[in-house]
Amino acid sequence: MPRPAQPKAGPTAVEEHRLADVVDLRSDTVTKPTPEMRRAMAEAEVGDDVYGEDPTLNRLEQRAAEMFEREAALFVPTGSMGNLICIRMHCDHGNEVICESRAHIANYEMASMAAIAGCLARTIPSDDGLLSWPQIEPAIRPKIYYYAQTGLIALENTHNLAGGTVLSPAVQEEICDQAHARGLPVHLDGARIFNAAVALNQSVAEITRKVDSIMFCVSKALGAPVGSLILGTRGFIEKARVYRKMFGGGMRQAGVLAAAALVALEKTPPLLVEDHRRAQRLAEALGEIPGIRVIHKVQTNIVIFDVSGTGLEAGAIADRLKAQGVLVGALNPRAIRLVTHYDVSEEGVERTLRALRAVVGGTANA
Ligand code: TLP
Repeated sequence: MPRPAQPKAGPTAVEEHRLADVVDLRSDTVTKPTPEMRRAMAEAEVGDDVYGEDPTLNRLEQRAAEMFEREAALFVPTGSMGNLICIRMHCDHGNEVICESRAHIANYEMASMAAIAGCLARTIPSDDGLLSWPQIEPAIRPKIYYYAQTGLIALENTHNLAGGTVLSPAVQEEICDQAHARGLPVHLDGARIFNAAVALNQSVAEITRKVDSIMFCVSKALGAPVGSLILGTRGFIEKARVYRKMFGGGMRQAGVLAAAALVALEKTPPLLVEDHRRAQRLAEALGEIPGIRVIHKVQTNIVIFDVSGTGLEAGAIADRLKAQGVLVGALNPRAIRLVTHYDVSEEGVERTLRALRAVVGGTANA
């Protein structure tokens, strides 16, 4: 009897994704795990992490601590939970947390610092999202009992909503020295700290030396599917583990996630320079499109541009681009954010530019 014809070997799910006809610039959170990450996940040795018995997770935490030259690290499901744990660790209820006006902790974390940690964000506006000591000092509350007390200074590097801007290590060190002299801790939201390290051509350890706690994400530009880590002293991390459990973040066989994170940590940082190059290319070409103005100097993998000169609202532009297979993020009616990452190719960048020229120029086809 003739055998039914075998289906032709087609692309795997992973290849299919890479071939998919969509350029997704909404965020670097949208990356899908690479084949190497998927293999590592499938083969990961696992145990119950609430018992501290997941060997792959333990290896990830050890490796992260080593890379940042810190005593200890803790894997957390999200960057938001990592930031919240650190804020809760450093502050008492009723404290103020000094941060920049567009800081992620003050805008995109569901007011968790207030709802859960009992803190108030005391925000300071800065054009490039970067704070310096002279801006911070006047916001520190005098130590008088009828004032809410400053509990923490929180920095963000790179600064997401200011367009991936990079904080100078010297400025950060001055902030830390001055804060410490006043008994104040400094937390760093380093969701994209590896992008900053690449832009500065320095190690992540060097550029985070004096801050008291760090959160960084493996699920952003590094490309792992899930997770972030917090870093600090052994004592800090032991206590942070208690808060992680209290906030519902105690995971079990999380080694499957840690396995992908380990690949991301080792393999992705040298590739980030390509993402930055593509963001530069986007910024340069966008600057030549009538009605579009790139709002900031592009230093890493984020480009934010103003579209008010086009006569179209950002949401309408995003919808029209979507119809052409290009996904972008409208931040507000005037601004669009593009984030490059390893699933955005050079061709994807050129296609995005063609689509944008067509949309803004009023023609339907890219
Ligand atoms: N950022 C996301 C959105 O929430 C805006 C993105 O697409 O960029 N700190 C910074 C600086 C971040 O950019 C993010 C996520 C977080 C913290 C929170 O990380 P997750 O999403 O893992 O909770």
